[in-house]
Order: sequence, then structure tokens, then C-alpha cells
Amino acid sequence: MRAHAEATETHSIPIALHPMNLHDLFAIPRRRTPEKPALRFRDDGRDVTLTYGDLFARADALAAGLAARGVVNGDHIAFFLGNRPEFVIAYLAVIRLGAAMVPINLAYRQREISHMLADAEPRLIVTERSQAAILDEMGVRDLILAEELEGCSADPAGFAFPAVDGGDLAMLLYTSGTTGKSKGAEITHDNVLATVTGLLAAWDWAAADSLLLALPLFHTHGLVVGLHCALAAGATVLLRRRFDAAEAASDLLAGMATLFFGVPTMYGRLVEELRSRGPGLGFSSIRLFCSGSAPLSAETFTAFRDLTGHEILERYGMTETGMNLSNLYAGARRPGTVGVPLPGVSIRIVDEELQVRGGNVFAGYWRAPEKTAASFVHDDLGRRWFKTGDLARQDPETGFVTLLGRRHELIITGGFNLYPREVEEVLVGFPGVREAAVVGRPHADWGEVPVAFLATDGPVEAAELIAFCKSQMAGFKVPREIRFVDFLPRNALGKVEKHKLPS
Ligand code: MLC
Ligand code: AMP
Repeated sequence: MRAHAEATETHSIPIALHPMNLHDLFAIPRRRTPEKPALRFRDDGRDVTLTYGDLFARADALAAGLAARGVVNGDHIAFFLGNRPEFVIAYLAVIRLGAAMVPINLAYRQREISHMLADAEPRLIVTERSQAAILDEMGVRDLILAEELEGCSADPAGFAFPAVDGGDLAMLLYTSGTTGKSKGAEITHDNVLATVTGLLAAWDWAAADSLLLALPLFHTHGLVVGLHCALAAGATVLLRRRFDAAEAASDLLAGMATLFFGVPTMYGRLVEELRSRGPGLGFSSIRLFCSGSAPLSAETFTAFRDLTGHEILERYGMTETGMNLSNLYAGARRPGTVGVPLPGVSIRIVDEELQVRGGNVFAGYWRAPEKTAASFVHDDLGRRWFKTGDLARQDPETGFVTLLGRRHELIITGGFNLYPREVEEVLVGFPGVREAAVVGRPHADWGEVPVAFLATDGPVEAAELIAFCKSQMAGFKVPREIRFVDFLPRNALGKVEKHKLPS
């Protein structure tokens, strides 16, 4: 095991005597303000506050315990649990050992989970009692329950924490694939550091901030943009198990937070909630509302501004890259645009496609060198650009970028992504379905929802088909509507022409 000298205790601000990693970034508030709340969690009948001192002491103890169970640098540890303090403790413990977290969307069913587990080969899975049944049914062993973390911990005194390099993986984030199977994006400590340092500067983060965080921690939005920025800034995270518009509105109106981050569906619901409460509402504490993960409509932007006086700041990112572009904190917020490059990010537009490079861009896809190679392009100077698949236009005057669509078919529903191909493959696995085409259709709440067109060999009961889909995949991927057609329109090459499907 590689050992290194811990940053010397004689300095109030740590000096990295080894390559910088995420714990070095968090060490500043950990040492400066150990008594300050890092995390407040209220849900499931619990009300928990963890100070910076408590949080990192618990993470260290768990890291020592995990090391005793054989976890080493380079291991993968899957997480199948909802937002709760133990998620954060366990994540910090895992990366303290140089292992990588592999978070699994809680809505996933066995088919989706087995693919991830078979691909990532985690040494252990951290879960919680309410979620463990599905893993038990799958015969998964090596579980650690969030409810029993203390029993898995050990005294960290004298434990030689391994050296963790900025190039080591912090997380393996699975992202839906055009080919129907999700792939693991390898995100290093340096990648996260790049996104976090860019956002700290761009959005003027300060230790005095408190972030109301109701986004799931299993995606980059809640995890990197929310949790990591807050911990790096020495701010407080008000963590919620899930988003509830009424509860969020009450918390915000009560002046609990200075920041709120959400997907457009959340803002749409907040608008409805605030409208229902009538005029004269004021936010005394909040300084910034941010939106991302899906397009924020100009209507929601305007309705929110009219109700609250706040212009939502829209930014753009991806699992593979962390954050790339952002509207301005102390400057223009143009609805319909995703702003300008964040510090440290370079962009270019080639054949309408947005390409990015910078320290934020991931290393590659786990065990998929061809997919990795196909996702990058080299320029004349040999520099590697990541092809985002997003089509974009940049205003020559202002530099602001507008997203125009996607190179590949992608449906974004409530901030979750799905590729039609995966759903189509499940649909044709149902007896009687000959061929299937899935398209995204606009939806007031979710932004878009999947709708399926089916050609069948005989009668197919839609309700049975939907039940089958629900057993096979997360609810957000299940078609909201099933339409039966005699055949799918195809071009001369046999490719389905989705634009010719009835509206
Ligand atoms: C839940 N449901 C959805 C859905 N979420 N349907 C479509 N789209 C979604 N996003 C369905 C469930 O299957 C269920 O259906 C029903 O809605 C109720 O489930 P729920 O869990 O109670 O839903 P709700 O609490 O209302 O969730 C809505 C939400 C949630 C908006 C709070 O979807 C959410 O947290 N979204 C955030 C996603 C996110 O973090 N994305 C970031 C990706 S990172 P049924 O039929 O079972 O009743 C990224 C990069 C970047 O994109 O730039 O950030
Ligand atoms: P994911 O694969 O879940 O990381 O989602 C990344 C994709 O979400 C991007 O490629 C975009 O298509 C989309 N996205 C993220 N932020 C925005 C935004 N502000 N507006 C529109 N689309 C967005």
C-alpha cells in the first residue's frame, strides 16, 4: 500500500505534500471550521446535523474499516441508496482510499442493475434497508447497509491512508448509451476538481452559503455541482431525500438557503406551487437559483422571474464532462442560452456539434476503448476534443451558446436521460411485438416523455406490455403512450423514419 505523510497539522490550511486530490480540497473547511455544519438532513423522520469535523471523522473511520475489509486504491464500490447522510460519509470514505464510487439510479430495475454490476465489478455495494431486497433477489452478496455504517468503521488513528493521486478515479458514472447499454464514464479527482474550482469562481461560492439540495446524489448534478462545490466552499448542504415542491417552497420562503439547484421540472413545479400561495412572497436569503440537465423553457424562466424577482441562471454540463458552460452570475442571464465557457473550459463548434476540452473532461469509458476513441477528435495541434453530441450555435457578438438539439436521439425527461434504442429493445422482447419505435413528445411537467409506436403480429394488451416494461426498466423510461401501427415507416436502407410517425 502506498503511504504518504498526512498534510502537516502545524498549518491551519493544509499543504498538499502529495498530488492534490479531493480530500485536500475539503481539508480547508475541515480544518478551519470543524464546528460548522457541513450537512443538515431532514427526512424519513430524521433530523441530522453533521459538522465538518464529524463528517470527515466518520468518513475516515469508515475508510479505515473498509480498508480492513480489503478495499484498496482502484476498487469500485457501487452505491444503491437514496439521499441520506450515510451516502456522503460512505462516498468520502471510498475516495479517501483511492477507490471509485459507482452510483446506481434508485429507479433502476434488475436488468439495468445487473448490467452495471457485471460491467463495473464492484468489490462492495453500499445500500440501505429499503433498497436491499432487489439486490438480495439478484443474489448480490457483499452488501453494506447505510444503517450499519458504524459497525463497518474502525479507529483511524495510526491507519496509513494511501496516497491518492489526482489522476485516480473518484467515480464511475454510468450514462445511457446510444447502443442501448449504459457505459461507465471514468471521472478522476482532477476532473471533479476542475469542475468545482470553475464553479466556485463563476458562481461566487462562499463559506456563508447554504444549498438546498433535493437533487439525487447519484447523478453529477446533485453530486458534483451540488455536494462537491458546497463542501469545497465550506458551506452547508441542506440535504433532502427527494424533491417536494411544497416543502422546497416553504424552506426557501423561510430563508433557510442562499442557493437552490434544480432541473427544469422542479422549477415548473415551484412556479405552480408559488402561484397557488398567492402574491407578495419574498425570498429573504436566496442569492442564486440555477437550472441544468435539460432545457429550461423561456416560459418557466419568465414565470419564475415574475413571481420571485429572480432570474434563474442556466448552465450546461454532462456526466462525461462535469460543467462546461454557464450564464453569468454577475452579468447577463439569457433565457434559451446556456451561457459562456466556465473557467478552464474550451469549446468549439464543428459541423454544428459542440466540442469541449479542459481538465473537467473525463478520462474515457470503462472497458470500452473503441467508444472512448469514437467520442474524441484530435485537432491539428494534437489536442483532444470531446464530441458532446449536442448541436449548438454561438453568438458571434456575445459568445453565448444556444443548444439546438442532439446529434443522436436522446429523450430528457425530468432531467433523466434515455435513449430510445434501449426501450425499443425491451419492447420487442414482449411476445407479439414485431417492431418498435420510441420517440420523445413534449410534456408540460417532464419536458419530454417517451411514446412508443408498435407493429405487432397479433393482439397485444397495452396494460400488460406496460407492466412488463415496468419490471424491466426504471419508471421514467416506460412509454407514456402506446400507439399501434400496421408498419413502421422506413427509408430505402430500412432505417425507421421517426419523423414520419403520426403526431
Ligand atoms: C420520476 N418519474 C419520472 C421521472 N421521475 N418520469 C419521467 N421523468 C422523470 N424524471 C415517475 C416515476 O417513474 C413514477 O412513475 C412517478 O414519476 C413518481 O415518481 P417520483 O420518484 O415520486 O417522482 P418525483 O418525485 O415527482 O420526481 C420528479 C423529479 C425527479 C423531477 C424530482 O425526476 C428528479 O429528481 N429528477 C432530477 C434528475 C437529475 O438529477 N438529473 C441530473 C442528471 S446529470 P409511476 O408510474 O411509477 O408512478 C446531467 C448533467 C447535467 O444531466 O448537466 O446536469
Ligand atoms: P447526461 O448524459 O445525463 O449527463 O446528460 C447530459 C445532457 O443533458 C447534455 O448532453 C445535454 O443534452 C443535456 N443538458 C444538460 N444541461 C442542459 C441545459 N441547460 N439545456 C439543455 N440540455 C442540457
